[in-house]
Amino acid sequence: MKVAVLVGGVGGARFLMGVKTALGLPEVGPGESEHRISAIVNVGDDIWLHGLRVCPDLDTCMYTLGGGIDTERGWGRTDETWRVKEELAAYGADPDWFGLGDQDVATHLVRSRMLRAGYPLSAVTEALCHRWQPGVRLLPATDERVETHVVIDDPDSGERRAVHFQEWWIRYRAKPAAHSFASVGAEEAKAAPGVVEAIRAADAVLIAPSNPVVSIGTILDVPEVRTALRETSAKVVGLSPIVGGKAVRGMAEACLSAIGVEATAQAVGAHLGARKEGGVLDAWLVHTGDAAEIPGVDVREIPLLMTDTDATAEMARQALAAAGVS
Ligand code: FO1
Repeated sequence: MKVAVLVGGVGGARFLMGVKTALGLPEVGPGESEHRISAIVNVGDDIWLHGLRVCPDLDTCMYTLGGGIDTERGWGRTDETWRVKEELAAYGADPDWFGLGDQDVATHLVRSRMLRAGYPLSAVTEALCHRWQPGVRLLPATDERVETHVVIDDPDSGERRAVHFQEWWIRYRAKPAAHSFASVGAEEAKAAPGVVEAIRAADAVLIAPSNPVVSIGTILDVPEVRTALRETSAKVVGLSPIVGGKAVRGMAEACLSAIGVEATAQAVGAHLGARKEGGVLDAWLVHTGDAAEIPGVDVREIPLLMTDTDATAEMARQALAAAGVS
């Protein structure tokens, strides 16, 4: 079976472990299976820092599925140290608010060197995955630089300005209200090699319960991805990131209000929309008790809390069933 999964960072990586389990693959590492899982990963969080290209969602998926993630933080490497970060701060080298771990720096050095040598991000990711063996193919949504920027009122000066998503999320803890988001350059960006094929050749396409605005939304901002989703013969099944009327990961509410979408399973599902109405969904899985009625979309209620492997694997199984495969 070929499954394509649209994912962001922490939640997306966790969901991918569930999909692997549901298909008889080990959560971590490669496995022997005729099934093929392609993850189409958000690149909107990506940022140039201290001359290094950092790709948080790709790295979170790679480390999580490769067994190197810090499970406490959900990002970065386990047993991490921060000497480089401390030394940079000692030089007064801005920015000092980003958590640059020493082991993580090695990933960014290898990636930045390959990018500077002319390799596209998709090839770089494949090379890094030779070491980590995540057991799924990690595809950046696009090889091009499409970063998510956020318009806020500057907490110090009060003046309205656009900041990189990471500055809003890390430096300002997403406290300043986001007035709007922009996937800078998305309209002109091409899908990365393998992305359109993965969606069109899939037996099932799943949209992970990642942030619907700055993870899933940013992937859908790449025109060829949205087109492929609308044209694939596979069923497209989304999983609601809103559980019990509130977002599992706090940031979703802040993002949804910026685009005028209520933080409910109904509103997010309607925002993604039925394929029949120009949207991307054939089915929408909502948490037990969360109501949703979306014409043209097969809505199913199941427990959606990714509390452990079994729960996440069951979510994946239910999603594959809704896609008509399993
Ligand atoms: N998230 C934070 O809240 N603080 C950090 O200092 C931080 C550093 C960081 C470094 C590498 C990396 O791959 C991810 C990192 N994240 C950090 C998470 C990152 O901001 C992600 O974009 C979010 O988790 C959203 O997916």
